[in-house]
Amino acid sequence: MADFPELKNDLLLRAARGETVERVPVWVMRQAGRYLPEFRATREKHDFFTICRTPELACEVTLQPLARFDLDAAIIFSDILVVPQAMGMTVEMVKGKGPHFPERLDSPEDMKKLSLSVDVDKELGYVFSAISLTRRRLEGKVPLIGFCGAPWTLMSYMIEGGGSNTISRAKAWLYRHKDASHQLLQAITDVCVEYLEGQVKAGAQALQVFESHAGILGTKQFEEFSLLYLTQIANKLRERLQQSGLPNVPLIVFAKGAHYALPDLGSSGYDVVGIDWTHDPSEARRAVGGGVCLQGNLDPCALYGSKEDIVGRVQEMVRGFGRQSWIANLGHGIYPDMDPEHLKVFVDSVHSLSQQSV
Ligand code: 1CP
Repeated sequence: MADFPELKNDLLLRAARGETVERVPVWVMRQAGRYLPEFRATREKHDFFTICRTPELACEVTLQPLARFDLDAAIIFSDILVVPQAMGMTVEMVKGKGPHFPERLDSPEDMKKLSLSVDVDKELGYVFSAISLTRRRLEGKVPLIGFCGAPWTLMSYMIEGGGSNTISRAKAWLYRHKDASHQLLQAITDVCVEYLEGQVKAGAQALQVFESHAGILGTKQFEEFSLLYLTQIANKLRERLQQSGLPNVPLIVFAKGAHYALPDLGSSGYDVVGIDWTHDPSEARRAVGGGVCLQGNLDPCALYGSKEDIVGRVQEMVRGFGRQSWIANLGHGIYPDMDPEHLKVFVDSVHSLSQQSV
């Protein structure tokens, strides 16, 4: 591993490991994104995946929110859909619509078109370069988070061909093509493990796995098609990090909508369980059990409210979560039409209201 500048703010890493913190760390999902005028300016000049694939641009965009807000972490600018691309699929980002796969997986036959053993360094080396560059440019200010999509969420995009409300085409596979579904989920899992290891090798100091489509599964299907692979990722990754002499970085799992699964997620091998805004913080704390840090969970739409209202909600969050073993965040990504000044109120009030008087 390269030598990087020493970390000055390790609040997020300490909170993730359950160590005592002087104040609660905060970062925001999609903190680099279209709500920032400087991001829109970069996007006007470059296509979405060109930014992802150009380390200099990905680094620039990653650092944009840190220049404005007192955040306790950076998250590398990329997308979960770079993994399906690495497996041979074409993904385009369509203006006003989001991601689009011109040739989605229609039936298990189509899996023949995928490359199931991916040369991760070759296909995703540009993410590793972006991470190393960003680690240097951060100069140790805050830790850098790497990430990937969870297997079920990625499988559902690959079959739906883009965003979907019902995710019914992908769910049809779970009922009709159980074996092929497991084969696909396993292939994605294997790529994710190698991809996440590569991110740590490149300099990522924490990792988040996004299971954004957990909420569409019921308890049984979650267990069989999501949890099994999330757990495998955590276990295999830790084993590989140890074998390679790489740091055992904190792992965060965010399974949106998985109310029923909090106890399972709490014992799935992750240090941190991210929760969306529909959870009550103190009940979530009870459900995940001791020894697990929580992350979340302000409703992103609360940022449409007044600044005073945001402060009040942060106060409530501090009461619900407590000041330890908690990483403050939104309960999902920030939307493009939100006011950056309101995000600043969120970030600053987490800091001021969670100061520990020790
Ligand atoms: O700042 C950061 O958080 C890092 C950058 C980041 C991350 C972590 C982006 C940039 N995307 C993601 C993860 C991601 N991508 C997820 C998981 C988190 C979540 O649930 O939102 C998902 C589901 C995607 C897929 C995706 N990419 C969508 C959702 C589509 C849908 O309707 O299902 C969209 C709109 C994108 C594009 C995208 N990715 C990122 C940005 C800033 C954008 C906006 C596109 C643009 O600038 O044109």
